[in-house]
Amino acid sequence: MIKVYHAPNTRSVRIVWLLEELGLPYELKTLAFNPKDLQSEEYLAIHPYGQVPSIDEDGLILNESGAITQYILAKYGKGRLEPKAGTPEHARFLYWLHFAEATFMPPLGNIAQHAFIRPEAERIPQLVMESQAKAKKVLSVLDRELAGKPFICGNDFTAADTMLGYNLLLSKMFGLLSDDYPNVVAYFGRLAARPGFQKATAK
Ligand SMILES: N[C@@H](CCC(=O)N[C@@H](CS)C(=O)NCC(=O)O)C(=O)O
Repeated sequence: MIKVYHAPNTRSVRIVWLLEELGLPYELKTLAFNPKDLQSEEYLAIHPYGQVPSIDEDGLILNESGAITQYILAKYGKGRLEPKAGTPEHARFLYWLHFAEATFMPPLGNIAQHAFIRPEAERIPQLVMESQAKAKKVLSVLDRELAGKPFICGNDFTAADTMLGYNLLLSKMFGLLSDDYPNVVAYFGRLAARPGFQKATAK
């Protein structure tokens, strides 16, 4: 069985949500989002930097939410939650799956660090402002992309949505998800209404 190393409201939401959508059994190992848990000797043996998510499946340990997502789909998806591999639709699916972590997360991560997590003396307000501007640019791009379609890859919900949905959860928490982006707001509403999202964000 897949053991998921999870901390509430972190990127491990993506993995718990994906497993819920696929109806797969999993064991949850919940860590507190603090150095005592994440930097413990035991957890550093699972993740060299002490970050979540990680999975351990019978000794196969994997970090990186995007890699874990692709591994789970390849092993258990049976074609669900992604277009057929090798098609132009699958290429777009991969684009959005990786866009979530590689392009959208860096500004959100900076906002999290410099507006909330770091001690006040270590925060850089200028970086927060620049990161808010970058995140808003991404939200504008997404808003145009989502015009007339329910999910980021079209009519079907995919694992690109579980990746991006976490970014939008953070965007909402950071007050960035405004009426300037009506298609994104409606999209996030559809994602947040899914039982898998609700279970993942309640854990
Ligand atoms: N690219 C990694 C990023 C993992 C990551 O930064 N996770 C955050 C939580 S959302 C974390 O554990 N931060 C604690 C730390 O960096 O000390 C992924 O997608 O899994």
